[in-house]
Amino acid sequence: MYTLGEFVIENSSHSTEALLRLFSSIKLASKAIHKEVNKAGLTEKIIGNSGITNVQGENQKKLDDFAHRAFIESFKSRNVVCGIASEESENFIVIQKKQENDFKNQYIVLIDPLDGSSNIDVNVSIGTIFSVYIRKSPIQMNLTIEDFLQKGNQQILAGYIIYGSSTILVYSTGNGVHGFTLDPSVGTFYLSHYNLHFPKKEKIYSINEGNYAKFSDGIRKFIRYCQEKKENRPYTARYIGSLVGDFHRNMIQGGIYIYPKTASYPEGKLRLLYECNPMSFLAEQAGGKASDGKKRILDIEPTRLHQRTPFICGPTGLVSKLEEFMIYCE
Ligand code: P6P
Repeated sequence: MYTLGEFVIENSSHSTEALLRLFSSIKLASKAIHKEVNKAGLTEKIIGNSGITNVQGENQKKLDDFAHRAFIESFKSRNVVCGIASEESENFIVIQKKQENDFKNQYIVLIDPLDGSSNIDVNVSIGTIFSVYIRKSPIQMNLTIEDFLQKGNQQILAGYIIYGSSTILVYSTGNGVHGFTLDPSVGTFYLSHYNLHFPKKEKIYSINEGNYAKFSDGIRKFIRYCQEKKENRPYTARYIGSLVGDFHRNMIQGGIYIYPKTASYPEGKLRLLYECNPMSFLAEQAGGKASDGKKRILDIEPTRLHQRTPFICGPTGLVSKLEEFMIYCE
């Protein structure tokens, strides 16, 4: 059974040692979160709201804060990340180099420490989403916002950890998408999903149809297209309100995920840098497509750390079909 570390060594095109240190941080934090998530229902101290309203204006859950701190601390300890942007903090976080001969900490990480956290208290799968770049500014200079506002097509690594019936780390460095399941008895991630691809047969559409009245005509036409009895349709509707859970199921079973702009979210709800870019990188590596309805997500020029975008991702044919509907009726 391949462990994550062994697989990274065999399959990395980037600096393997730096990547191993990076994965070591990610594994450490995700195991700590796995432990807390799996007893969330038992201890008051980690379910419910932290009492803080985060930068998104949302009630921060106690586990959101725990996850945010777990990743910051684990990245600091491995000396390979120079800066972090997190959904839970307004500005980017600079990680000071410990000593001059530091391990060339050149990685920039953008992260949603715990996506879908509104599902924590009802025991539905939640996840961490991460996106990694090489810093643009010279290593001896201070980090700038431009180090973080890079297009998604510059990512060197993207992935997520889903905390569900099992804890699975899924990532890509541009050589396919691979999943590793945590064996909690030994605390090791083992290869369980090699070279994940969207299946040829599409089966599922995922969208919050409660917003139907707020959707554009193009989106409404696409929903009706999914529901009509023709060819291999109607598709099954599946939506759990947790991007990582919906995406993971759709990539394995064959489905499209849609979060379009609505009256409440005129720019879309999902964040470009630490939700849509990493998931789009994975979708394309899994043979799929990701757009905002018109433009490839990975080509969008970011302007703000927490900017949002309409987000459609899944099998190429289905995403293209939705884009057609949107051309003729915005
Ligand atoms: P709605 C969770 O808050 C999230 O960011 C994604 O994980 C999820 O897909 C979406 O928002 C759910 O949003 O408006 O349908 O509840």
